[in-house]
Amino acid sequence: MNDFSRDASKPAVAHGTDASSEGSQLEALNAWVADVAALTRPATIHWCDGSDAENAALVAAMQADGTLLPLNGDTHPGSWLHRSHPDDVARVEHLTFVCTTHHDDAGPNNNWMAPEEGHAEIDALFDGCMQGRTLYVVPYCMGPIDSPLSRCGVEITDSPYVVANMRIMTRMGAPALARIEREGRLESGVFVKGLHSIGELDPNRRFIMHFPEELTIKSYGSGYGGNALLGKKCHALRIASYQARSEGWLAEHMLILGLENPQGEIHYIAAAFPSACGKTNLAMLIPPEGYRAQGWKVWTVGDDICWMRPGADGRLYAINPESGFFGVAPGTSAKSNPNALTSIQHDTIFTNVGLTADNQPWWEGIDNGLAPAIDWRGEPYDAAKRPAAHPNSRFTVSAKQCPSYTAEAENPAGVPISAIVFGGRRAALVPLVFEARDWTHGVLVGAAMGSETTAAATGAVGVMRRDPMAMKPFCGYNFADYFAHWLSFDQAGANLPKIFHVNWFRKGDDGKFLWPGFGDNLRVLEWMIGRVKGEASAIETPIGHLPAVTDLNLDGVALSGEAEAKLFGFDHAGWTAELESIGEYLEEYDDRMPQALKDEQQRIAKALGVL
Ligand code: O2Y
Ligand code: MN
Repeated sequence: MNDFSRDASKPAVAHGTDASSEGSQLEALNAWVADVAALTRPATIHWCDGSDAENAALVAAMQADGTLLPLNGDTHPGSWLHRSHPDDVARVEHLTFVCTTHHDDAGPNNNWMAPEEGHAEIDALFDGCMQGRTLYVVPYCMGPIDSPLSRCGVEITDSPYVVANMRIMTRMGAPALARIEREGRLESGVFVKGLHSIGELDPNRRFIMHFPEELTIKSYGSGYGGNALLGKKCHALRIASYQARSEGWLAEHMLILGLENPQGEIHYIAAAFPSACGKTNLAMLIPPEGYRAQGWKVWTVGDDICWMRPGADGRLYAINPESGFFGVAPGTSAKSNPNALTSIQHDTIFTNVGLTADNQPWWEGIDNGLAPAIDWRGEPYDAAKRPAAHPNSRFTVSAKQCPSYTAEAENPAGVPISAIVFGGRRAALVPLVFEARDWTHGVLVGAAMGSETTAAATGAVGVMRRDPMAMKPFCGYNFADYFAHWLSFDQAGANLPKIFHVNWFRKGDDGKFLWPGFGDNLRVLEWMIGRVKGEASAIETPIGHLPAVTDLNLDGVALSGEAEAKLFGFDHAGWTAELESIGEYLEEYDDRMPQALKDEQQRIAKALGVL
């Protein structure tokens, strides 16, 4: 059994459950671990193998020190509650930096520091920070171990909670290390280096830094989610988007689902929505009753991140680089997402949720007839004081526990994408769905995406901001170059997906949502696939192709006159103002913004009669 808490002046080294083997066969990896150990000065170094025994020992140690609390073993076997520091509950965009040699390469969409300055600033925090602690070396693979689309990384962390989460969210341990060692012998063999310490959990001593030119991440002072599980936002989006640009692929903030029709045909759809806008719910959608009876099914490939590259047939093939879900708990219920609720009945780590009197996890909107007794800070629940669950409380669970998870998610070749969907939270103006005319128009639609902010990041909630392709917090380089990269896929031999935009969040004059959402979103997906197959009709407008109310199957959905008008209508004056605002946004990137996107904005402005 491993000893995770021993103290010594020189770090003791253990490897998985076998304390006799030390380090890796890859000298570059051993050298980096040695350098980090010299800087951080841990008591012990532990190389993670990802085994059940290793996980059991880690969990036991965390239970002993109170960082994991066991949940009701009858209702939620194998499940745990973790409470983060109350000042450490979400991603911190203002402390997140992209450190490139040239400021312009990071772009106005990122906070920037020069690499030497960034290293110096954060290394000063890392200096001696792991004294008395264990340094865990966590090899991981983003994507199926045997997929050419996958990429590997190693996270060094002093948080056992991070190790336990990385084990669920990535293919972590011995198979990943073997791939890293195999690739390390090749000229192209590189792994992403991620260094993480919880530090003192002091918001004034916290940074999340990315060095894309060195494929390196350094994160200090937070133990929470995207700040700390470095495979997720830091690697699979910020670093991967940079890597993807030079290697000819796309790393996107998108769910991937498979829509199966009654004939057994499956079309895969990738959809980008800003944080906490329902990606997990859409990825796990259960079709409305009538559709289910006919044989429609939705398969889940991923709920947050999508890596895509052109295949030999010109289509885009996608993998989900993750192997688990780090989903928002509040609002998850038998109505909103039955598949998620089933997934998290066992072997789940909950973070910052409330508790019932009999120790079951509880959050606002769970709607299960139970009541909270203890809030997310461990205090007796008092509705006047704070919600039971933090609005950004989460569950971490293996994707394999999801009833709609498909074996195709493990296909090393990826799944072919038929449609790409962009969407935001827009109370006004934006209709339920429209289709872009072509790829260039679709890229503009993605670039112009706007959404009202949510609790997934610190800062004001409900403020409309432009969030291109839902990548505002996650693109590892200048957005102007990113849009140029997207445009570059439109070339001879390409057989690209159709691009759509949706808005599930349109509100009526009474402030209530006009579209029922959830399972009924399938009606919109059905229309999209009808368009892909050339079978569904639409009306051409300056902003794209819109369905008429009669083009969607609305059997069993009662929409008011106002709902029909706003969900399927096109507001000429409103879009004229929106186009002007989009033009101003593109100008923020000066000459670096591709002329093709500016021309596209002008084309639509002309069609609106503005020019
Ligand atoms: O990492 C966090 O602190 C929560 S943010 C998050 C978690 C899972 C999936 N997506 C997001 C996001 O912010 O987009
Ligand atoms: Mn996300």
